[in-house]
Amino acid sequence: MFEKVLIANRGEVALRIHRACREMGIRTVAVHSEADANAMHVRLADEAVCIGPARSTDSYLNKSAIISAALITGADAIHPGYGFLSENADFAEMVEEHGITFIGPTADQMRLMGDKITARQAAIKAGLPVTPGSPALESVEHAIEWAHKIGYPVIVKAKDGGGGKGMKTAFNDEEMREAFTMAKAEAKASFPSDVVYMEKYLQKPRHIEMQILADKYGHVVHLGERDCSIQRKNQKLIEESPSPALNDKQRKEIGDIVRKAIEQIGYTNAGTLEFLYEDGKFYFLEMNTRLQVEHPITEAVSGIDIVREQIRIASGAELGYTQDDIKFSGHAIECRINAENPETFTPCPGKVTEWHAPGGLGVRVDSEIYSGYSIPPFYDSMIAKLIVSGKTRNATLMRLRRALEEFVIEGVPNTIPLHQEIISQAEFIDGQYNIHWLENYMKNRHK
Ligand code: MV4
Repeated sequence: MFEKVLIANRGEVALRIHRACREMGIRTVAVHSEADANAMHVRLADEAVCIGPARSTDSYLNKSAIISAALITGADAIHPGYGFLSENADFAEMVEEHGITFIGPTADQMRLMGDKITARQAAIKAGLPVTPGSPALESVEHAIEWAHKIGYPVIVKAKDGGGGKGMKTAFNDEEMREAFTMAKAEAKASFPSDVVYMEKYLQKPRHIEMQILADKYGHVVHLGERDCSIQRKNQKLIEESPSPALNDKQRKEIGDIVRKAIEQIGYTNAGTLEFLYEDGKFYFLEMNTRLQVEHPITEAVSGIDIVREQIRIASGAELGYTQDDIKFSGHAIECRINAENPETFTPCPGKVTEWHAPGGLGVRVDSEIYSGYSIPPFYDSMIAKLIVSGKTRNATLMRLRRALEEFVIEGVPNTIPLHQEIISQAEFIDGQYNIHWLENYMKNRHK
């Protein structure tokens, strides 16, 4: 096992990784920007190295500064967390070239699954269900020809797209002309490649993702699904596991398909397969080759410490258990709490004058915040994750209501009131929502 792990991240996830290391008897190295000298993960780590100025590009994205910090402190491994360099294959390769273990998949696996078109090809080959789709589109005529083959509505997507950018829907030939031209122009402006392709457009899907773990000896398990449909502008607000839309049979079916696919692809470490789910069918979208923000809800229902497993797998350990050993129990919901104006969603950094996190049975708060902490204005506005679990979905909702009520955050506006509002809506309580529900709700509530 590793003796020392460098944590190449900040905020709550840096703390999350530190905690896993500590429980495994592994020493930790924090790296931080000049703006993060007072961060909680820096205080708790065994050692800390300042890697550059506040701007992420000068610090948390500075590959050579991070690798130098690992070499100077003698770290055996680097955990990248999420965001920043976590899905950067060149970084993973550089880390390994310096004799340090990257806690994650290999650079080649990250490259394969990081490109939308190669990931889709790999997924099809591995037996994952996908939406009907086209190859790269050469012209408007070519696009219309494929739209007729697939059948309207369709969605044009950029090969290198992300976060919904460069995506255009079309319901007929006239809209297709515009969608193709617009998507290509947006892709050209925003991404390395302006190649676009199309898929059948699903109009009211849920976003359901499957968590997997795979060791270096071909053993693969899935840890069930997360329903991440409560989102706005590609930002998730609330996630839950299990999904209110699935039954045990459907979970086992998609779980078996995903496990076989990951075995065939030869992927290692932790990963998430994102699907759209509509009318009882799954459609693979993309794979995230990193730890995800919402991993704690999976930990709550599976009893498995995902970060610990990532570290074990990277060190060459075997999983040591099979799918049948994993028993799912109860329900878990996560609320992402951001320091932002709940109406305009603009970030509101500043000093947290008062901080009291809720507690009690089934309540977990992952946060770097403490009373008197000043949130720097340079990074993401998420300041806490509230993860609540209980025996049933209804018991979990009651507990979540109680925990949100107990939470005290003063000094910065935050999204707690919005969470309280969302979880009291009938559609949320009934689990009857899709990826468009929150945006529609927000649009209409002021009327
Ligand atoms: C889709 C889709 C409907 N049909 N593909 C948005 C982000 C990108 N990763 C994929 N996205 C979508 N792809 C087909 N064929 C709808 C979306 C989509 C979406 C997906 C997941 C979560 C939130 C979303 C919000 C709007 C659109």
